Amino acid sequence: MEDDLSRIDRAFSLAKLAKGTTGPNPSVGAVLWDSKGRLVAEAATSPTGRPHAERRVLESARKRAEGGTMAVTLEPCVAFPGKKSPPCAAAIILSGVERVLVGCPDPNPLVSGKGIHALRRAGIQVDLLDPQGRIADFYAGFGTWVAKKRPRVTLKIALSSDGRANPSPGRRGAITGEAARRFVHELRSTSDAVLVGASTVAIDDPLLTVRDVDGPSPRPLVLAGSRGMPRSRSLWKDPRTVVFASTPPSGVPGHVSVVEVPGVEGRCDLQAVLDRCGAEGIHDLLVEPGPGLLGAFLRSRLWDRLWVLRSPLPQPGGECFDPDGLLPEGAPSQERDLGSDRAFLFERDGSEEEEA
Ligand code: AOF
Ligand code: ZN
Repeated sequence: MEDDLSRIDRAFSLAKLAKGTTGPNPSVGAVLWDSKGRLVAEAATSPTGRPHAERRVLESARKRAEGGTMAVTLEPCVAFPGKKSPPCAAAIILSGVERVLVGCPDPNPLVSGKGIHALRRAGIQVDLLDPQGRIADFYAGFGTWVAKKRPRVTLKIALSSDGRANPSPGRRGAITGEAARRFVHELRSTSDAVLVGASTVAIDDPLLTVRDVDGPSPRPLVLAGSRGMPRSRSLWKDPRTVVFASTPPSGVPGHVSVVEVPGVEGRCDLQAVLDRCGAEGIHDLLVEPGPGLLGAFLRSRLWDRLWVLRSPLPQPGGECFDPDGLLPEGAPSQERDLGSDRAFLFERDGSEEEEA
């Protein structure tokens, strides 16, 4: 018999694997055990959001759900105006499940608290279990999207000890080490999409995939600028890649999707880009900017979290990452050791008015 922690972990693994495929709905994982503790069924939210995870599990379990226990990463949904599928809380009540382990409440105010309340009122035992708040963090982007119709924006930069963005001329490779790379791959795998600027595509030719950890690769997004990009780039081979551009971008092969957005002097309007991401059901956007795009995001205040990965080594002669001194000052809200590098998390106070 599995304990509660491994039960919710199992559901969470399913949710993480489906991340990025379920928009506009959040990716939810659900697992069901029968009354004797035997595993009966497991599922994540379906591609593009429906049917929901719980419904898939109950449909395959049928009678075996009676007296069983379900672990589900997000509070089961209830009916609300405009809702597109039947509520999961009602389906769970009808199924005869006796106990539900819930990762965290649904950040959607139309559901929040109501699903748990409905289950309890029907006599079902509901226990909330969110180890280290990781599940709430996983759904925080969905909360941002519900509230603002744009994704939660996480910026990630790697800095040398002297504040440089890239290795000194004549030196190859990354600024930070292996543990930092793994950390970035984790950030990517819990994001629906990853955005880079045209200079990064031109200079680094990145893949932006998840390789060092298990998990899905986010959808690659490119912000075209006034300069063109080479026609042969790794990102052009990913059929999911989208280029945002305010004027027709040069160098982008014809098969790559280009989305036109308003802009000034060839630079895309960030609010318009984020609105577009929101309309596509992207809840979590990771931005891996170079100095120009970092400055644009910091100035616009259209960001929620910033991870600064700092190397202990200097890179004399490398490009300065923050020439205008825009990086947040003050204490980070989290610090982590990543081998010999260190990661610092800064979170923006969302109550501040956003300036487009
Ligand atoms: C769940 N399980 O797997 C997901 C949920 O329009 P609908 O019917 O698809 O409902 C959308 C809402 O359901 C969404 O805003 C979110 O609150 C919740 N997502 N709920 O019980 C799931 N994906
Ligand atoms: Zn549901």
